[in-house]
Amino acid sequence: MTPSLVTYELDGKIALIGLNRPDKRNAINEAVIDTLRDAVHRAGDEADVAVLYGLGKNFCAGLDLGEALSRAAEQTRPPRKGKRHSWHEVFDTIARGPVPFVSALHGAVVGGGLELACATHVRVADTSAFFGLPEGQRGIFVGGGGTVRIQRIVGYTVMADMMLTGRLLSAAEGEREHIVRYVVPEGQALEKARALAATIAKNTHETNWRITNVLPRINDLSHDDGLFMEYLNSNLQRSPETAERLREFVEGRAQPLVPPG
Ligand code: 1HE
Repeated sequence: MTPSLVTYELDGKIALIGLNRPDKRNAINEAVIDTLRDAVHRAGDEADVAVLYGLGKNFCAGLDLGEALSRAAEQTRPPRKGKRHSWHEVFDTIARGPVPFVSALHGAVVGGGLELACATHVRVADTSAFFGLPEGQRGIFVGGGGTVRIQRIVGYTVMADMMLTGRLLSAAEGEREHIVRYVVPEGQALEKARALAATIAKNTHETNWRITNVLPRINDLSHDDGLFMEYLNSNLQRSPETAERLREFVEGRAQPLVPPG
């Protein structure tokens, strides 16, 4: 039996989704997108948090250039009905779906691989990770939401430099540019991502959903509309779970906040 292009495992409340095409550096073709779509939907249905990682020595080498070449060589016409890009649909389900995603990054995180990583909410890299947008070198353009997501994370200056000059960023440079929030020793990204996912799973679903779905939309709004949307979201009727959590604190039963260091 051919091994699945994307592995899926449920560990308690955490779904583990692995890109599993290591011989092609986890490059994304249409079959990978289709399998990833199924895994992402399944995680949304049955898990509280998902972790995305790559099997083998790399997270993801981006678009499958062989498949892209055959499409370019065929001069395929755009779909008559203006179909939505399958990458946009799947990456958006990660970014604005029902559960938060943590990604564990190592080795190559390039092109569409970086676009996929940037659809996740919390990103962890090990020191082997490097980030790049080699679309300029390949004669193509970003197509997995990078113009929106990566540009909002790193800003135009950094993204334009990465695309125009093909500059690769190290894990430490990626942290400086907010591509990742955590850098860990080589081989430890998945373990760290799982630990963060377990922490995130302790929050209420409602709060996690607002963080992943309301917060980024507010980021797209004007100041006034943003405050209005915040008001709508912070003045909703409180669930019994929220009341219980507030009571825990008031009665001195909540876990204390532990300052760093
Ligand atoms: C691939 C791909 C791929 C590897 N599509 N087959 N992405 C890129 O421009 C990155 C292209 N890849 C690389 O630069 C390198 O492969 C890596 C730095 C990621 C890894 O290097 P290395 O030395 O470990 O592997 P390799 O020998 O280059 O590749 C091993 C195999 O994977 C080889 O296949 P084989 O059959 O000869 O063994 C490669 O052809 C294959 N492979 N990467 C297809 N990307 C929606 S828009 C998004 C736009 C983009 O993503 S642009 C960026 C594309």
